[in-house]
Amino acid sequence: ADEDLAAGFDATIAAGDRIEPRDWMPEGYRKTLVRQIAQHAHSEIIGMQPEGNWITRAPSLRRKAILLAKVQDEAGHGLYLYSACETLGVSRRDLMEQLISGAQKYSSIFNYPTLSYADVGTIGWLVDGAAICNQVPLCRTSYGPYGRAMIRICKEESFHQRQGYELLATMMRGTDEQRAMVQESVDRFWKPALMMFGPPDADSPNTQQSMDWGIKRHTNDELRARFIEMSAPQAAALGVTLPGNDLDWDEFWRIVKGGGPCNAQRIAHRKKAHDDGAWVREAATAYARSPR
Ligand code: FAQ
Repeated sequence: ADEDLAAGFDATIAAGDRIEPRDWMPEGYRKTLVRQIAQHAHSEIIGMQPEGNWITRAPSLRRKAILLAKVQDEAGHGLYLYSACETLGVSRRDLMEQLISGAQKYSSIFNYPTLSYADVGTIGWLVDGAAICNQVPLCRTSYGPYGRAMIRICKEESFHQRQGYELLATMMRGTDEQRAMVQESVDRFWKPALMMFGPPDADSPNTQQSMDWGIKRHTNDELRARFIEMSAPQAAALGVTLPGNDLDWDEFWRIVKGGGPCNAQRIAHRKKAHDDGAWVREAATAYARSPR
């Protein structure tokens, strides 16, 4: 009977159909999805911090309202993704513990500091831009709940990308000092944004199996090349110069392993927020259990 179940799974994948939570799936498929979806959810939640850093110092009420809404959207994305991950039989409590203990990763990009308001624009343009390029194909991922979460997330990310571009375009129409701020910010974020696509294919242990299972639809290098190509005309229209595409993979692995400029700070901040929220979780649990 196990062989029939495995054959059914293989046939579903081969037909390009979706696997749903109650369907039989190989343990490796489930584990890979938990790893990738959890890492994705954690990235959204940790990704609130670099931009959140500027909410109290936004240059106008309009920019503040936009930034607040964007950071809130990121919280929402994290929550959809945790829900998708829970359909694979893991609890949100476990996921949060694994983030805080460092057992599960989040995207390397969020371990860099945000040093100026131009970084808010650059994150929207390049970091959300890279996220969209990576995530649009994930709308067709083989696991139903993940693919469906991606559809809505991608729509919101496109909006985020445009607001970042609009912010930078506004600054580029401003003073020389503002133009210099934009270029300096792009100089810092370009290569880290290219690293969001993961290691080169030759050093990516998971890509082949994830492609065979229809979890990933393209390799890391394919998507990175697509993003570089998309970004060139946008940079020209803005009037900024993109640094080269030669990446320092030692820096990447150092950051992935916890040694980046902000890794410790990001986790400490998340842990404090989690600890400070303990009373809310306790109250919600007590309320849910109370007779009504
Ligand atoms: N950072 O074998 P592969 C966002 C790890 S967008 C850290 O190639 P895979 C939106 C990888 O986990 C950012 N670790 O792995 C936003 C694996 O380690 P493990 C989130 C990385 O999974 C915008 C090892 O290296 N997006 O948040 C990174 O096949 C603005 C070997 O790598 C997603 O998560 C990295 N950059 O491919 C929010 C998208 N790259 O677990 C706020 C979904 C690799 O074996 C503001 N994820 N690693 O110990 C994916 O598409 C894939 O997981 C990849 C990696 C492409 C990231």
